[in-house]
Amino acid sequence: MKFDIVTIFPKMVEAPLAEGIVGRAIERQLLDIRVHDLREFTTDRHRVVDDMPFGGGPGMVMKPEPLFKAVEKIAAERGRPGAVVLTSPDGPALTHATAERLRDLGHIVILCGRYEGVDERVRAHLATEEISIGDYVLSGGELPALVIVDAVARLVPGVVGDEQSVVRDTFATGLLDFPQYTRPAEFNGMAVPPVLLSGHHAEIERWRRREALRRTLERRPDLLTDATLSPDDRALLEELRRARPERSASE
Ligand code: J9Q
Repeated sequence: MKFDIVTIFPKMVEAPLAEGIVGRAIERQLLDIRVHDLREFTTDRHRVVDDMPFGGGPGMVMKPEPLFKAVEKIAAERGRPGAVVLTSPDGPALTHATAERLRDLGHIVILCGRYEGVDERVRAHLATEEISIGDYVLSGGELPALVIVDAVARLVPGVVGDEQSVVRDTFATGLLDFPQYTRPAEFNGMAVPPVLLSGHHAEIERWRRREALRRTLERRPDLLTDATLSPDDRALLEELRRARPERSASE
């Protein structure tokens, strides 16, 4: 899978990519990630990448020419990408389904926007889509670009060592995770649920499924509409709903 990231802060993006699962996958050549310094695509002495907004007002706007030049060079040297993503708080929020779709494209360019804005012609004629990572203000699109790379890269076969854990992940299964414990079996008077120490695998699986359903019902009931639920799951859920303590308005 190829990624090309265009940014005015290449070091901010390069350093995290060298670590962890993504760093390992780059070493193993499962991921081919290039980071491009936007200033390399300017033509003036001061390497200016932004300018004052037409019509006046505060702040600066990212100029279109360096961004268009960067994408042209990437397309010429690395092939035409399947998507040119602009990180932006105005786009639809990143989901697991978005990450799967981007993975299937095989090659994506990510343009890191700055907080104050990007010339509209970049959105309209260069980017093929905008993606937000959530409703909060950031200084720029570098952290969103890293989030997108991480979420997409994990779905590339071989990147995560344990393929089983990828298909069991929350947003792949549509349910939150069940509670996990490790040794010691008792810590400061807090015991691990005895079923997990019992060795009864069928019972353990049933307990885990119930706890995943309980957690999802409690914390993210919105996820239950799209989750794939067996008749057994639906029965468990009904039981949990009946047993659930009523909550007052203040809780
Ligand atoms: C570029 N706030 O915020 C949330 N998702 C993306 C962003 C963002 C931002 C500023 C610049 C992206």
